[in-house]
Amino acid sequence: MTSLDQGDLKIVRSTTWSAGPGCHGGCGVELHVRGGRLVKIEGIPDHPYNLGTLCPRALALREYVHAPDRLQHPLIRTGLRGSNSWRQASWNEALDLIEQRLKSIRDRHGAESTLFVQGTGRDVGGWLVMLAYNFGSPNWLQSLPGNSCYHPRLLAMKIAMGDYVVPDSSQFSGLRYDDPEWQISECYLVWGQNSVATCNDGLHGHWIVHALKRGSKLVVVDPNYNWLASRATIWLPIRPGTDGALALGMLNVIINEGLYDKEFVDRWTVGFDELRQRVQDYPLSRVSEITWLPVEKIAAAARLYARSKPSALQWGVPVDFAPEGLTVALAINSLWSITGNIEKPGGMVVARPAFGVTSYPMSQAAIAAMYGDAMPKEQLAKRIGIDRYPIARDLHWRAQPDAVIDQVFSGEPYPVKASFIAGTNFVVGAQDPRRWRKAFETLEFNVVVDLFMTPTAMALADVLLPSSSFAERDGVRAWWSPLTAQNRALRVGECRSDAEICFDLARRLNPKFRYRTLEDVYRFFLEPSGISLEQIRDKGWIYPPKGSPAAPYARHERGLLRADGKPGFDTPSGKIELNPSRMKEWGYDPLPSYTEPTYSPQSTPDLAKEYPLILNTGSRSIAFFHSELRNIPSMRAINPDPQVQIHPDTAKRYGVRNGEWVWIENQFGRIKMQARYSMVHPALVLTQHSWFYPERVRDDKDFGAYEANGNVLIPGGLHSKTGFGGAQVKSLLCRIRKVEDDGR
Ligand SMILES: Nc1nc2c(c(=O)[nH]1)N[C@H]1C(S)=C(S)[C@@H](COP(=O)(O)OP(=O)(O)OC[C@H]3O[C@@H](n4cnc5c(=O)[nH]c(N)nc54)[C@H](O)[C@@H]3O)O[C@H]1N2
Ligand SMILES: Nc1nc2c(c(=O)[nH]1)N[C@H]1C(S)=C(S)[C@@H](COP(=O)(O)OP(=O)(O)OC[C@H]3O[C@@H](n4cnc5c(=O)[nH]c(N)nc54)[C@H](O)[C@@H]3O)O[C@H]1N2
Ligand SMILES: [Mo]
Repeated sequence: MTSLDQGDLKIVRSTTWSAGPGCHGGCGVELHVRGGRLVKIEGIPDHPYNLGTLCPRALALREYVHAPDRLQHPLIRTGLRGSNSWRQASWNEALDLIEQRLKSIRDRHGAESTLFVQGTGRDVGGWLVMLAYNFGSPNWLQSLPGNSCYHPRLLAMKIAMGDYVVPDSSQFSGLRYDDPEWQISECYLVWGQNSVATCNDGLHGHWIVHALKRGSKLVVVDPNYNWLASRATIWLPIRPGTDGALALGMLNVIINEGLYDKEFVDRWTVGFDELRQRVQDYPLSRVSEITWLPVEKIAAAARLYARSKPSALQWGVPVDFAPEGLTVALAINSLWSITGNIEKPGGMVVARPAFGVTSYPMSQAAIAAMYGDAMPKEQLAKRIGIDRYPIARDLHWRAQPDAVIDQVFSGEPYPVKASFIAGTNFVVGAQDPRRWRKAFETLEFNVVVDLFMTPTAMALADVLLPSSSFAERDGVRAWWSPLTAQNRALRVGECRSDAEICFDLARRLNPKFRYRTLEDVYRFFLEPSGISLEQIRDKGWIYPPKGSPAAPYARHERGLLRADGKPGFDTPSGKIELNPSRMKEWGYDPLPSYTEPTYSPQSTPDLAKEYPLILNTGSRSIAFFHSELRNIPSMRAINPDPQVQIHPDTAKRYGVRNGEWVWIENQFGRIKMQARYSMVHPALVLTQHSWFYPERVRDDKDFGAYEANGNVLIPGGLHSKTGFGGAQVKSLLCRIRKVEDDGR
């Protein structure tokens, strides 16, 4: 039952995802609506994903949905860009204008000259790709240098194993922890993730808490003594950006001490001997020098991880941000592979969409199945960056962001003229954000879709469209198992979901668009499942049955991972490739190796004399989602000011007391933040990211976006040579200075 009417109170069951808490989501919630207003939100106690728990951001949904500064009508710019001059327009007028301008640009410069830009994986990307492909442009992208968020990890897994794996918290079974097949992970290794505050893709942070309560031993690789680190059996306070070396060091211990799973390695992997040879270059003495971790601790962590059966490993975005993030991810991938923790209860399990249903395409093949007829081959070949990055060409599905920005400025091989920007605030959140802003300022026409006025909308939008929170959306969330539904609880102003907006525009821009209604699109997505739209909406969530390809375990033995139905993994060799053959074909070293951060005490010792501290940006606050929610009073109360965490000893050396404001400066700029004593590594300065001040809308059109935003201190163009990873936002150099009363 999805909706219950009790007099004037309506209770609607839905699933969190994007706008509201912001997250990648999946929590089951009950939305209580009275008189057209959301009055309460609660976690559904028997929902198998969140088991009733909710984060503070979700609990603040009432404030978010009814925030006084919500955009509620389409706006058309009347003054100069950035001048905050707009007039309200009807949807028809706004969409007419967009249609006319984009068609004119398409006629003059080709569809490829329009970019379709998103931020992180919201309930936006699937719709943007629909719009882009039906408009005729292959240039759909994420606004993040090096695609440095999850894509390096996803691609490393795809390359080595042909699939994506995640730690098994029995999330693919409706019985959850009561499933008799499931087992508790004896060891849980959390690598660079503050999971309890960030709930990343496919993982509800609380699942790790459940594991700890059930007796899992915890190993934490993190330079900050965060909540998880404080509960760890072994805490490895690593020097930021050196995770590749640590992974190779752990592999060295596991291989040389014979702690790997010999049977699994023999039967299901290739390249072990080459890997064995490579790790000899990483004796613990060297790894210790690089990572600043004691030899004994690295060895102890490797032994605990490898001897525990099963072991789970959850990794975070610092892996992607490491220089050559994709290579680091390959090394970590080898850890769970050679210890045989694959497709085992409590180990790592392949994450497949339930019933084969996808609404958020993660491959060119998936896009082709959805909208393939919309894009001829020669048009697909114009995807920006595929000439420079062979992995992007062969295995990815978007334009490469760094190549896009370069092309906007160079106009080569073809000009970029327009953009459709939805669900991203890159004028704040991208590295070297001013360069991103400048690039888009050169375009003839920009559309922005957001829920609020942001620095990006203010600086760039010619037309600004109001999007909706998840509570205002109907839909099917088909990402990984289980299949879940979103049910609309209310409407706010004239706001529309990204699905509705992109659908209308796709119909206008492609006369041959194959769907007549948005529901037709959902019905098409659901086709492989045999489940009807009504069924999934009514039930809320549905798990695929045991034994099906989306349900673990041992699918490689049962021939469920490959298209040809043979046992093995979906790689060219059918095995997990520890030295992936395709890496060789693309011209890269197939074996993992370590790359030092571009700016560090080791690689730039002279610079380090001037900037002796390590700058680490973007440690997430549970109150915010990137640049979002600074305008939500109860979230801002948790975290009123932009914070930088500094070890008390370090702070005292610079004469800085807890709560005082400091300048953080390096060769790229300076920002101002409030110092918070914390138990971070003493060499570190750990800042929040993407701060701006929404309250300044009247007197500061930049909203202070470059005042307390770590991205000002990070150069663009630091991405990996593979095109995936390496934005290095966690490993630069800086110094701090107390802000004196006169601001000097
Ligand atoms: N509340 C909230 N949740 C979020 C987001 C948000 O903005 N707010 N953002 C979402 C998005 S898009 C993402 S990508 C995820 C990211 O979420 P996480 O993967 O958790 O990423 P971070 O918070 O950047 O860092 C996690 C931990 O890594 C540590 N760390 C920093 N540098 C390094 C390093 O070089 N090596 C290692 N081993 N550890 C390091 C930090 O101290 C921190 O404790 O969160 C998602 N969830
Ligand atoms: N220095 C530093 N910078 C970082 C990071 C870091 O760790 N350090 N992390 C990086 C990472 S991992 C990522 S993924 C990026 C994220 O970058 P972005 O995804 O660009 O992050 P946000 O600042 O949350 O901007 C999203 C915007 O979309 C709007 N929005 C939210 N939901 C919806 C929706 O459903 N529809 C529409 N149309 N709009 C919506 C929000 O109001 C907000 O203005 O930031 C990156 N930036
Ligand atoms: Mo991200």
